[in-house]
Amino acid sequence: MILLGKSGHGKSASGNSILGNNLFECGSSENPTTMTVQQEVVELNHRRVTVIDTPDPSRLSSKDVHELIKLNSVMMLVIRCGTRMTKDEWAAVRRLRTIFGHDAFRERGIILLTHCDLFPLARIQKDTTFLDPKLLEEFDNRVVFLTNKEENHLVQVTQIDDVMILVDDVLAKESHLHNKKQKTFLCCWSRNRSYALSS
Ligand SMILES: Nc1nc2c(ncn2[C@@H]2O[C@H](COP(=O)(O)OP(=O)(O)OP(=O)(O)O)[C@@H](O)[C@H]2O)c(=O)[nH]1
Ligand SMILES: [Mg+2]
Repeated sequence: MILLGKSGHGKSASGNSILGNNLFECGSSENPTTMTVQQEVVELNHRRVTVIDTPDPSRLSSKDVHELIKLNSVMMLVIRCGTRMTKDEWAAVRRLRTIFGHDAFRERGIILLTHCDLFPLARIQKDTTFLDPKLLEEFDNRVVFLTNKEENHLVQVTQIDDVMILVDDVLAKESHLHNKKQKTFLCCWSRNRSYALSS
């Protein structure tokens, strides 16, 4: 999977959570940290998982772009929970869309929401529209929470499981799996949501 998105939203931290190891350098939300594309491979539940961390979309070189497109991989758009989709945020999405193709997110994209631990609980409980509906629609409603500062190991493991369930769904391209895919998304969403609420 390729971790994409604006600087400071938690791409590298998410990569580390998924890999279960601090292999990607994490920085602050203010200053860009990852400057080059970095690929790591781990064995997760008896399968090889490749995670590719990337810098801010504006820093992707044409060589990076060329290599990433060739992979035809699952694309995780990492967004800090509660982010308002400003012009700047949409510009980053547009850049990625231009790079990977207009339907790429719909076909193999997942929104990965980070920082849910910092998000006011009341807003998650009450506001079901905190994620831009247009963006959600572009990702065929695939979204999953990942709290990279999660201290509860069981919750962390379950969150990673949910990420992998969605990754598998994207990989299962057969159209007859479409209905199952929708159900799985709802399951991840509600499981993940309840963890966010209880943390
Ligand atoms: N509280 C909290 N902090 C997080 C979470 N995910 C990431 N962070 C913090 O957010 C900051 C930025 O995270 P990074 O993973 O470096 O962000 P990035 O998207 O890789 O940023 P660049 O490398 O600059 O593109 C770091 O201080 C992380 O520790 C989360 O789920 N919760
Ligand atoms: Mg980074």
